[in-house]
Amino acid sequence: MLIIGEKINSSHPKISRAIAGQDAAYLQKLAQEQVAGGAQMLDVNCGTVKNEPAAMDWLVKIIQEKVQVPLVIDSPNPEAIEAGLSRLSAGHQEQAMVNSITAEKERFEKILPLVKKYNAGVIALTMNEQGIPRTALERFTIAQNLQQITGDYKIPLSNLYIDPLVQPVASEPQQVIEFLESLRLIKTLPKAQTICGLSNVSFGLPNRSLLNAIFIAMCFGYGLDAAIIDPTDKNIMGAVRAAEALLNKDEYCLNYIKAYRESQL
Ligand code: THG
Repeated sequence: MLIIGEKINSSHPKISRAIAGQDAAYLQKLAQEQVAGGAQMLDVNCGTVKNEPAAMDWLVKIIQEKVQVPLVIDSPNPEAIEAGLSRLSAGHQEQAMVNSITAEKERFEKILPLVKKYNAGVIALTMNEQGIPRTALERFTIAQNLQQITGDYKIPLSNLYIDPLVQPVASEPQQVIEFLESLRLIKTLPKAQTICGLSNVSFGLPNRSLLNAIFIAMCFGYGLDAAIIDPTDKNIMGAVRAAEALLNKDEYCLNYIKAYRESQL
């Protein structure tokens, strides 16, 4: 499974202050900790900071100084996305991802030309002008539509990750089941790749780490390819490596053993 570190996200007040105050050392440490924990990419978001494009330019610059992994530029704002993508050094642009588009025309028609220009990947949320659908079948239909839309912009399917959007189980008890079923349906589409942000599932409940860990193992069983998670959480990383070993996605359990030796689980 492709592991994307979630922690550099300005929706968290501490991160927002660190970006606004240009505390590079703190943010670089968070980047290094996530990579040490097993993150293969890092999500970067500065949506709450004023002058988001300038903040994104700075954030990408200081993160790249310390870690080599590709970045996920997390913003709905085309100017911030372009600031981030253009700041990436040569060779890193086509490994980057943009988080995210939806099936809403106003959003994708500004963002997809940038994704194409930089040859980046893109995360597409299964929502449209009517919001997030409640059933797996409706999300599947939007996923089909998203494959068509990105295809119209000549973006290869290998650069598209479809996100059926996790809802909190505490407030939406049936939605976790619908989410899992959407993963299964979407994976029947040719070359479909799936992704989700995980921690939303446990919002408002105690011992979130336990719920997140069990949930990611379930998602993996339904065909999840990539996850935006806290890679410094050993319960979650342990669940990822265990699920990979159990589902025969880890030959001779070598990654499981390696992660254990590196104190990642
Ligand atoms: N899909 C896509 N992108 C996303 C999400 C998604 N980006 C944002 C979000 N959801 C995933 N990222 C985060 C980033 C930070 C936090 C949660 C999700 C966070 N969590 C609290 C913290 O760290 O203190 C609590 C975490 C916990 O207790 O587990 O800050 O769904 N495409």
